Parts: sequence; structure tokens; C-alpha cells
Amino acid sequence: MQLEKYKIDEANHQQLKDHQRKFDFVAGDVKNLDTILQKLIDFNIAIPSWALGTGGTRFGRFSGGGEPRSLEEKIEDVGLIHALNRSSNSISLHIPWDIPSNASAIKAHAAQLGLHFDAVNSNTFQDQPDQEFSYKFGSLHHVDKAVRKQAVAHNIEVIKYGVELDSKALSVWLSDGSNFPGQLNMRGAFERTLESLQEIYDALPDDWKVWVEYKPYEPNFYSTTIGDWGQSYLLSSKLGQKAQTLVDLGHHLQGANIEQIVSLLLMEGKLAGFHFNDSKYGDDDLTVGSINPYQLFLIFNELVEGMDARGMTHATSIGWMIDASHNIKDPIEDLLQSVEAIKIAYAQALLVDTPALVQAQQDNDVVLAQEILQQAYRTDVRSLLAEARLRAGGALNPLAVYRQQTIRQQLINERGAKAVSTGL
Ligand code: AOS
Ligand code: ZN
Ligand code: ZN
Ligand code: ZN
Repeated sequence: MQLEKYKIDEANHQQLKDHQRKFDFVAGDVKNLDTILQKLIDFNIAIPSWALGTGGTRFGRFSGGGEPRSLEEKIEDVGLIHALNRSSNSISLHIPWDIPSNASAIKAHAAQLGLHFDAVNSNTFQDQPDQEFSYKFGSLHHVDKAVRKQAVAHNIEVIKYGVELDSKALSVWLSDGSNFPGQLNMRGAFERTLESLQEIYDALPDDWKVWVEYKPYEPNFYSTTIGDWGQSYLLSSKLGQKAQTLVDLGHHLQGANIEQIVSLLLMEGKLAGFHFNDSKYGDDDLTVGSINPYQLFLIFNELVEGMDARGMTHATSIGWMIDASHNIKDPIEDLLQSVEAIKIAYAQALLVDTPALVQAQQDNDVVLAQEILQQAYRTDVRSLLAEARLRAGGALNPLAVYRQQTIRQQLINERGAKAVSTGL
């Protein structure tokens, strides 16, 4: 299904007076209002194809109904999200969960909804029915060269699919690691991973990047071969210019200072981008901003400051993506919430009085520095986001329109109450 523009306009019309009052109240205090609104309009976050269905845990999976049954329907769902928020203009595919068998038709379908294709993800953390060798003991780091070759070939095939879709990056996350001390020679595992990645790197088109994602544990619980940003950075440095480190917010041990990691990767030109989500314990993949929105703001504060210092365009210089999964929420509602949370953090970071902060840091005025950051963080920027959406042709309140228009019910009518999406 598609959401007709006039329905969004009608809803906006009803909310306009209320919006205007809230917007005027906040906008009066914002310097460079139009620049900030334009930055918000330009800022889009990619939607992962695997977040459009309800996810599972190892204990169970409860389908919400109306889930996309095909790649075409996943694209339609992203189209709905984008029509509502005008901030989700791309989709990231995971191969082989989403095989674009007819790339030109898929591309045309996406383009018609104003969408393009973000990074393509390879998958060597599961065995596929038709594959020759198992990844039970790893893929790119495997002790057996034949398994490594199979995993390299899969990644090169994913690049080929991506090229057909005009993607510009391959995103690699490996579950390779060990469950018990003694199982693996860690140096050997690292060296074999590097060698395999080098072969993949050599197959990248000139204008492509490879994003190397790290994660400390799960599914392996003793060692993970690309376990932290240092290991990913080491690999991406050895590989070359086209390799960078991908930061998934859930992939850190508790208490890690993610904003500091982000700031240094950015400084080195090695920040590929993000998998946004939130967590309380580990790789919880919860809705962005649902647990620790202040951390998200601090990350965006480093991003805005660091990107401005390097003359990077916020919207296009790195990869912005959600990587979340839900077993109790409507996935579309959840994604609308996540995109909103990301843009709130971004807008707040744009409000930071940078010259004043620089001066406070120079003066070692710790109290003032904190006041400056929190002044921005405690500003209610939601009406700025709404205004940006309005100007971009989206809904003042995407979630409310999604519910008023009973979109989930229509999807259930169309696809069935038991439709289950491919993915995890
Ligand atoms: C796994 O923990 C990672 O976050 C990857 O990005 C993975 O490819 C994605 O979450 C789909 O499972
Ligand atoms: Zn991820
Ligand atoms: Zn993850
Ligand atoms: Zn995660």
C-alpha cells in the first residue's frame, strides 16, 4: 500500500495552529534557524530491511501481522516511513535475506517511492541450505582455507548485487570468534581475517567503501575476532583508504565512552558510520533514544563538532543507519520513533553554542561547559523537527498519522495476519 499525500496534508492542516504556537516559542531563541532547518531536512537515516518484521529472541517470536513477505514489500514499508517523516530515503539490504533477483525492477520500484539503496550487508554468520562448507567455526577467520574462500566469494557476490542497485558500500559483520580459551589462536585468526578482507577489498569498485563492524561478544562468548574498535581500526588501517570502522551503538561493553571512540575515528577519517539503536545491557537493539538519549546527544555533539572541523557535510559524509529489532512493537512505529530520536539528538547538537564552549574549555570552566551542553540538550526541539518535516512534505506528527490512517490494519488485510518477514 501507499499513503496518499493529501491524507498527510489534511492531518497537518488540523495540527497546524498548535504546531505554529510550539514552533514560534522555540524558534525565537534559535540562531541560524533556517540553516538548522535545512540541515534537518537534508538529514536522512537508512532503514535496515531486517527491522521491518518483528524480531525474535532465542525464546520465541511473536509476529505482529502484516509483515512484508518480499523485498518489494519491505521497500513499500520504507516508502511509508519516508512518506511520513521524509527522513528515511534509503534501505539497507542483507544478502541472502533480500536477494534482488531483478535489480532494475527493484531499483525502479524504490525510486518511485523516493528511495535508494544504502550499504549492502553480507551474511557469513548463518549457514544457507545450499552452501558447501559450514560457518560453525567461523568464516573469514576460519582455519580451513576452503571455508574462507567460500566466505570471500559470498562477500564479492554481495558487492555485485550492490553495484546493480547503486549501493556504495559493503557492510561486514562477522560472528567469528571462540567460545572457550584454547579454541583459537587469536593472532592467527586476526591475520586470516585480514587476508580474507584484503581479497574482498580488492574486489571493491573505486567509488565503494567496506565498513568493518565490531562487537565484543555474542554469539561467541570468549573472544570475537573483530571485537572492538581498536581491532576494526587496525584492520581498516591495514586495508587502506576504502576501509572504515562501523560503530553499532550496542556493540560496546558497559560504560564504554562511545562518543570518544566516535571522535577519534572521525579525526582519523576512519568513521564509516553508525548502526543506531539503544541498550541497557548489551546488543539489545532497542529503539534509538529509548534508554539513554543523553549519550546519543553527546555522540552527535562530537559528530557535529568533528565534521564541521573537517569540512564534512553532515548528511552525506558518513553512513547513518538504524540496526534495531523488536519483538513487541509494531516495527514501523518503532522505526518512526528511532528516526525521530536520532534527529532530536542531531538538532540538539546543532544548537550547542560552539564558540562559547570552546572558550569555556580554554578557561577550564567546567561548570560553564556543562551548562552549555545541557542548555542545548534540554531544549525541546521537537517542533523544529516537525517544521522541517512540514517543509519537506512530510507529516507534522508521523506516528499519529500512521495510527489515524490504520496503516497496520491495511497491511494485515493485504498481507495476512500471519505474514512473516525474512531475516533473523
Ligand atoms: C550484529 O550483531 C550486527 O549488529 C550486524 O549489523 C548484523 O548484520 C545485523 O544486526 C543483522 O543481524
Ligand atoms: Zn549492527
Ligand atoms: Zn548487533
Ligand atoms: Zn545491535
